[in-house]
Amino acid sequence: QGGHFSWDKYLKETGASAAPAHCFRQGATPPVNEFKVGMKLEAQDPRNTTSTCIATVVGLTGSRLRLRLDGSDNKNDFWRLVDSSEIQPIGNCEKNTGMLQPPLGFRLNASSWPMFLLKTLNGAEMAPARIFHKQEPPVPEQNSFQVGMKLEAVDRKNPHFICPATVGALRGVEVLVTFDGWRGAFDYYCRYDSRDIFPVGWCSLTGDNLQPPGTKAVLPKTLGCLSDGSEGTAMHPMPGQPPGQRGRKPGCRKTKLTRPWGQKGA
Ligand code: MLY
Repeated sequence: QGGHFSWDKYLKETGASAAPAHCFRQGATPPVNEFKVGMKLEAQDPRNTTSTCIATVVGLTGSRLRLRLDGSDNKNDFWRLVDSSEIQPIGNCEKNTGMLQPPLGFRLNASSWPMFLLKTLNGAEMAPARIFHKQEPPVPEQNSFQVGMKLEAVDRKNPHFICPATVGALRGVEVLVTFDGWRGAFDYYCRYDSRDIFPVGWCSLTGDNLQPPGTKAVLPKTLGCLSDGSEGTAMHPMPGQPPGQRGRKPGCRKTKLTRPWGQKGA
């Protein structure tokens, strides 16, 4: 769902240009995803990055895996590209004289970890080493992004989403990712070589579902129309209120948004 967002039309309409592929730390073609739901692997605990844990693939989208740490809950799933160095075949940690750790928030008593680990791995379907990618793409030499360039970016608050985005600012090796049609609540700074940002066209290559832009007109701050200071939610009318009348300052004109790049209402 989300309709048929077309970068082509959208770039023409916005008069913007796409950040060139060499800006990104991504492969020239997205990495092949041969993982299957249910496979187990080793992953760094995102909440405790010095720990290597057992994770299960609970979902797949394009070149990404949705992972859940064994012994954790289902509220802390995370996504990794299949060529991420943060995922490894089972056995890798011990081979490097490390020890597999319980995830942060392990739901059992810490003393039951060794037995839990044994049972978890017994008869498990382990992702075969050959489907892991040997290395991550090389780091581009420098930050070549420019303000205004378009890209596709993971919404870090909703990391299953990849969305159209614009470089909002530069700060040394960092890039401000702003989401098209959304007010600032989802913005974030990341390093230029972040694995969460992709060139325009990435999702159509991987088969990921690129979200359409939000429905908020992004106006310069001084022209902002919302008096409630709200950010981040699309301009959906509240039940019982006429569309578009919520919190508008008197005398502030409704911005008419047409979407020639293709999107049915959000
Ligand atoms: N229902 C959520 C989803 C927001 C997603 C924003 N991304 C796409 C930038 C909300 O409205 O807050």
